[in-house]
Amino acid sequence: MSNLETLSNWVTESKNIVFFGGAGVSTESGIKDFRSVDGLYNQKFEYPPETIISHSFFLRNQSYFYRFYREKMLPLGHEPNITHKVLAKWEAEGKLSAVVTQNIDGLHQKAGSKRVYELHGSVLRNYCMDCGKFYPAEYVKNADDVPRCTCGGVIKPDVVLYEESLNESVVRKSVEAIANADMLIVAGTSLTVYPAAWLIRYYQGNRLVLINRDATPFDGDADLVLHQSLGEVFSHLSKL
Ligand code: CNA
Repeated sequence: MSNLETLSNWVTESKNIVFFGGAGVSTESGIKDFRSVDGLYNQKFEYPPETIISHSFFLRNQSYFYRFYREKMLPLGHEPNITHKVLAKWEAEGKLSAVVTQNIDGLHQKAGSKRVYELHGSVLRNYCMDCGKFYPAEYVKNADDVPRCTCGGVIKPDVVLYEESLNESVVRKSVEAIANADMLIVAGTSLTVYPAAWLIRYYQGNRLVLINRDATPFDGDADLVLHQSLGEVFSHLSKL
């Protein structure tokens, strides 16, 4: 039996799937990931991207941060792809209990998913650091330089930067969902960003599936590994 057939059978039999995803889920919607050969980390910038999108750099050099952020990290106008759509359908059918994502693009919700745990926040939410007033992504996108609130405060995206900790409640709900899943699909992630990657350790079942174009450090721990494009795999699964 091929790996794709095994995966199809497992999906058919499972009643409580959890999907854990990363930037690779959205590349087929036209949003670049970080670590693929044509990803953001293989382009040349004045500073390494990890430095620019860190908390201390944000505080030190807001102008530069926002130039990079607007150009490279604020994906607006993209549409969900087949993977986002199939996951939303499984949730509506009662087959999938949660999507845990490292993505910040809001595409799972745009596809119709309701229970989405965003470990790294979302570019769609932005807050004034002084008064807490909310601003949509378009406001940040269209600002000339550093986006400012009507009160004069600096607006910060609700995105977890390097050196910042994850939201405790999101982590708790993610761990609970993963620990109770009968099948965990981990996909489109290099599994190199911590602590997010550790969360898959909470899975206790025997259907840990890893779908990723490149190899990951967790390949040896999975019950099934597919080094394929997600579009290919989920087009197949959409026919179940
Ligand atoms: P990553 O480290 O860039 O890894 C992405 C992985 O996906 C790579 O190993 C690729 O091989 C794989 N991949 C890419 N496209 C496909 C595809 N079509 N089918 C199968 N596999 C594919 O990204 P991670 O998510 O692991 O790293 C975590 C960071 C990236 C998080 O903090 C995110 O916030 C951040 N990020 C998010 C987005 C987004 O929201 N769309 C975009 C870029 C980066």
